Amino acid sequence: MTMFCFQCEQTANGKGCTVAGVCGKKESTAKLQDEIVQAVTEIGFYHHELRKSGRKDADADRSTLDFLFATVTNVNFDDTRLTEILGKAKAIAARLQKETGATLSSQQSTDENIVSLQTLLLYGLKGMAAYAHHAWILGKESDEIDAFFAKALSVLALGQASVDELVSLSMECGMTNFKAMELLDAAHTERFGHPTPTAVAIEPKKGKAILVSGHDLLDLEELLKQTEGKGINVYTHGEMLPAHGYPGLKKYAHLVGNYGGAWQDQHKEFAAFPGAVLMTTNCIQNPKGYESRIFTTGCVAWSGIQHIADRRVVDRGTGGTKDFTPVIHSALAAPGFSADGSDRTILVGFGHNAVMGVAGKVIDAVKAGKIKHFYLIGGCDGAKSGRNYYTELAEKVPKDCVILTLACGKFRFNKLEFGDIDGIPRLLDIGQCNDAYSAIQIAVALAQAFGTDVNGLPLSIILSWYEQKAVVVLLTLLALGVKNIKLGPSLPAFVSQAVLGVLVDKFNLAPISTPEGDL
Ligand code: SF4
Ligand code: SF3
Repeated sequence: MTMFCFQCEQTANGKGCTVAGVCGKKESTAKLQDEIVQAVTEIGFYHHELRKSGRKDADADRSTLDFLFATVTNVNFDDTRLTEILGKAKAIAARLQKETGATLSSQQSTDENIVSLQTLLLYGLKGMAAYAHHAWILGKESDEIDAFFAKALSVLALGQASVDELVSLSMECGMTNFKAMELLDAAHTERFGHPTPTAVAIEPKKGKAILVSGHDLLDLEELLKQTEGKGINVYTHGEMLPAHGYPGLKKYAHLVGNYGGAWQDQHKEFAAFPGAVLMTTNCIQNPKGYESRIFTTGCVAWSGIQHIADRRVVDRGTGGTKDFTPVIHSALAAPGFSADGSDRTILVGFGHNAVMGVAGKVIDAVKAGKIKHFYLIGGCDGAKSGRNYYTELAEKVPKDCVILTLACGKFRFNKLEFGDIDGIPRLLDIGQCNDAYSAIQIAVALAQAFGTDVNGLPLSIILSWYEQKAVVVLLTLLALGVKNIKLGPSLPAFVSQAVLGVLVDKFNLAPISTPEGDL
């Protein structure tokens, strides 16, 4: 064994990647990421000590988010950048050690269940770091969230917490992530307005083209500003699709549509795209055949691929601080689309505000027996063939039921025709994975209207997971007391049998079975 990583759903043989990552992560990259995580837990320990004395360190707060985000699946594959991050992380830990005078004496457990719960917590923190990072970029931060990072990382650094302590910290991680997603929702809606139902073209338009992938809406806004009037059409890819629903983004006429499907199809789709591609977050795959016209920015990186420099810290959220000129030149040099495609569209933009706006209609349809049940089918997509389950499931949902969806797993079915029930579309696209916040708000509002709680609603939640953001969203749902969630396509390799037993007993969490069985 030259490396060990089992943080995502596609881990080798459902056990662990031990020679190279199925994702393309090399042994050297895995080692650097492990060392970064180690250094970040040390930052957490010393920072937690510093915070106990009433002081805090802004650099430690910010770096914790960025450095953990860099170790999330399919984010940073560039050893040079990771080496830089590791150096910075070690320097911050050393500085805080000096400032606090504290000594870290770590006693790592070998107990399978303790290790499993520590891993669950760590992956939850990684996922939350991504959301808190996005909120921070848009000028929103929360000391409560930062303090939780320091506390939880300190516990991981010390390695002495019991099963009960770790279960309770994982639930606290879920609740804290609810706040992180809420903060990000506020950051998005204050800057770009509330999403409204919007038809998005899924066929290309003639002309030069840039494809923007990932979750960072601010990157998209900056790129839209810098491409205005340049004769370039901008397309969304993957988790950028929900951008079309935001008034502050759809006002740009050259944001023309969505291209391609989920991340795992990018080799074929990016190779066929006749323009430049910008990756703002995960999920990047080894770019083969289009290396010269793909660009990374923010936390995402691939060695040898041109990286658009980050915003200077003081300029966060003000826009215009990244220079996308290389992306624009690359798009202009590429052929672009030679003809218009058909006028096929899909609907997006059903965030909490939009759905709450028609809540009365939805409630009436439920009371009249026209809507019998809601299915939330959401989460990440991935390459495994078992994920066809989600397509089949969506296809087999009875015609008198509504499907709510979010995150990139929707590409398994979002181009199918679902029709409507009394004008209410049967497929409601709530947004990105972080818009799980919106889904929760919608569920809570429906529960109030029907005088019940979320578990009492005619609602089934069927999740697909892949990376660590899905882990933290799951922790949030569990922490909020949501029961009977079905999880697939396989259960996490890092969850031990005993820990799984706790999740089953407490929350009735179950693996997916067959579409018919689960319906
Ligand atoms: Fe393997 Fe997933 Fe880790 Fe990549 S992120 S090395 S595929 S477990
Ligand atoms: Fe997808 Fe990578 Fe998780 Fe935000 S883009 S959901 S997998």
